[in-house]
Amino acid sequence: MLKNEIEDDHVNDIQRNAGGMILGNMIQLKIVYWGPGESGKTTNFLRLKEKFDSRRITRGYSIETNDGRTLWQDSMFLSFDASINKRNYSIIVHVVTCTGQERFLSTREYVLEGADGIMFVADSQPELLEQNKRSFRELLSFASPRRIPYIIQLNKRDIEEKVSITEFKRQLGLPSENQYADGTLVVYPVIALTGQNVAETFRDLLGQVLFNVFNFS
Ligand SMILES: Nc1nc2c(ncn2[C@@H]2O[C@H](COP(=O)(O)OP(=O)(O)OP(=O)(O)O)[C@@H](O)[C@H]2O)c(=O)[nH]1
Ligand SMILES: [Mg+2]
Repeated sequence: MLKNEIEDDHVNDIQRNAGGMILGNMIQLKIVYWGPGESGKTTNFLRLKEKFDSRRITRGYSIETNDGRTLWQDSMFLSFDASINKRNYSIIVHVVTCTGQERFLSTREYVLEGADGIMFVADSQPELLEQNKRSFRELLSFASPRRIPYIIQLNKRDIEEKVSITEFKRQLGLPSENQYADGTLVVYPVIALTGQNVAETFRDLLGQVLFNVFNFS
């Protein structure tokens, strides 16, 4: 075990004991990757793991079926330092992915528990629009009453036959504008396979979550 690594269980203990989002100068957050089966949640997770290798405070783990699909979740803790309102904070982010498979639906509620931000990973394949819509409705039913911020990725923009962003927005009932007043995009085009926009979407979601923490606490 590396010197700066903490066992996952230990971090979980801290989280349970903290009983809140801000503990002194430490902020703990949970970001959940959500979306239909095989839309690219684990691929996002793996690219983040590579990108923020030096920020990982746990090794992280993936619980998968034999064919490499997420059975339970992928999970890791990242640590960032940030200056907010002229105060230095240490931010610990628990990053998890849900399984997209319908047959494991019950595990998703467990993984979503305590989420401070949700990354919706949609699939660009035109035939998967219905799955995207169903998964997005599920997300809204969880996130809206709790006012949990979310960001929408339209993943696999590298494939040839793909739904247009305009059509995707129309189908999901999203605003037709390109971006919101705060500069975040209504839909982010992503290629998780190569890492395109993976870190950017993570950063923007983290920004929204932190904004929430400081405005609601
Ligand atoms: N072409 C292309 N394929 C991708 C992209 N992102 C992911 N994939 C592929 O899509 C498949 C599923 O990716 P995963 O990351 O395992 O999907 P998931 O959402 O975690 O799937 P579940 O955990 O089973 O719900 C894999 O074969 C990936 O290589 C992408 O940006 N472009
Ligand atoms: Mg997965």
